[in-house]
Amino acid sequence: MIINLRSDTQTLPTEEMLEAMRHAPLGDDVFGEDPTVNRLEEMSADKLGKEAALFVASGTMGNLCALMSHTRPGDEVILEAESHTYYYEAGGYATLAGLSPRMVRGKAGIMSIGKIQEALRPQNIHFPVTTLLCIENTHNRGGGTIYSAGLTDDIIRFAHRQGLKVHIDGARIFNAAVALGIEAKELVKNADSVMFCLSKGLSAPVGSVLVGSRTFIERARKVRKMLGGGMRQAGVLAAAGIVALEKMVDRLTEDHVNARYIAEELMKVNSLQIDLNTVQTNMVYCDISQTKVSAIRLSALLKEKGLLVSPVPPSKIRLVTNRQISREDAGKAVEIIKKVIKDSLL
Ligand code: TLP
Repeated sequence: MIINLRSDTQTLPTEEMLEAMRHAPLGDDVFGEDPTVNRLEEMSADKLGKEAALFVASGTMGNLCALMSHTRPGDEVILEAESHTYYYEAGGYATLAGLSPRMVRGKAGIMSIGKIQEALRPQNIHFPVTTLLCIENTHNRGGGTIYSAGLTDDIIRFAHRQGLKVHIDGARIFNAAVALGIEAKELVKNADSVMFCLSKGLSAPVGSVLVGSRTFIERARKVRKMLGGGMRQAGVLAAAGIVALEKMVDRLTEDHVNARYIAEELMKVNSLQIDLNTVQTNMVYCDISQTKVSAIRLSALLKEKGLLVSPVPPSKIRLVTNRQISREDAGKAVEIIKKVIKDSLL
């Protein structure tokens, strides 16, 4: 049996999702006539407290649609230095949206208003026009860290005073909401747009949703079409998304408990370093620089023992708990890591 802690993207659809996909009423979504997509979009807008929603193929596409709908080519976007949009979206913000990035380094991914303020420049003939600020909640490379509702509101209020729109990359916004014990809509109430993923911890096979005002979503729908994201009978996918939203949110707590357990156990290993403060949701980033192996090598050794993790070169590995990882699996994963580290020290 393989234990797969590479990512929560690896989750497979539930039986209920597969059933729903089989029976979903379908139509052509480019014409706005797929009842299942329409239902998912309505539910999503409602759950996030926004006027409208757009079903997209991926988180990357949702973020890109947001960037392109809020800005014009040549504008500047403020991104956290380790953000997914900057780091892992193939530079689409530059090549496709035509934006120049202004980086702000957060603490474990969490930006302060002070740092954002430092990044803002006065209007001047030399500078690009800054129009958008992005927040990532939870923050992936920060360790699955959370922007609290208070900080989110303060940042957004500040950004709005500066004339900036705010987009939240909420790929894992429900992890944040569940961990904080509040409704997701409460957490994003002042944001201009939010993207969230159905295909991560929520276990749907494909898809993300972008939410915002009606005018914004109209624009984003056009951008999605331009990017080739008009998906026709997409209700087969949206059907799983509906089950994900209805049934899979509350159970995310289980993933958080398992991540915490893994982190606390691995901290007992001398050569491993984990910042427990950053283990706030379903991720564990483990610094292995005091072992004798690289992240790539360690990941390969773990794979030989049936444990899949993500190497984060040069010297970290990432473990992400998800629906398919039981407490027992988490325990086994810890044992495998302990043994492989011990053997590699010999
Ligand atoms: N993250 C993936 C990889 O791309 C790294 C993962 O395994 O964590 N925003 C955030 C915060 C994300 O973590 C991801 C995916 C995305 C956006 C993009 O979503 P997809 O993969 O659907 O394009």
